[in-house]
Amino acid sequence: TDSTTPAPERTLVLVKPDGVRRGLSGEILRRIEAKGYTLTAVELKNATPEVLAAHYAEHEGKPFYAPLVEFMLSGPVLAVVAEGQGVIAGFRSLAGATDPTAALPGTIRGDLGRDWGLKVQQNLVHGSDSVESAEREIGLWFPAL
Ligand code: RTP
Ligand code: MG
Repeated sequence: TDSTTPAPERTLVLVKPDGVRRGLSGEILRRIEAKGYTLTAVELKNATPEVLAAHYAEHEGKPFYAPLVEFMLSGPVLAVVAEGQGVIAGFRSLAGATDPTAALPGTIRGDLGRDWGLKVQQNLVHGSDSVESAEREIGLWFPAL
């Protein structure tokens, strides 16, 4: 690659345990692909306390941290690396607002909702929020990438 062709942008997406449990993995992957992003890696995994501690380090000490980690350990997650121009912001736009009750129709969280009665944490997906976070998180979930 020369200076006019920047490295392709990558993001780490997780379909959280609620999304896997509700059978929404395929629908979420479909939306990523339909937008034109490339799926570089897709793997059903069981999170570990170690990976989650690193993944959510920025939230340690917040009131929702312990329940969030417990929720993320409640079942398998689908870990995804997606690639494409602007994919980091683009996937967060596809995902919608953090709270599914506030997320707009047309977004993953807005259209597919959550496990009603449960918490904001049951919001179906995670998406990296910056290039630095994306590379750090891809290294955690896919050490070989
Ligand atoms: P994510 O990291 O999962 O893509 O979501 P996000 O950037 O929109 O949200 P963030 O602020 O990074 O929070 C990470 C996850 O923590 C849970 N959360 N619960 N008030 C609450 O109960 C609360 N706030 C955040 C959500 O699962 C959120 O996705
Ligand atoms: Mg976040």
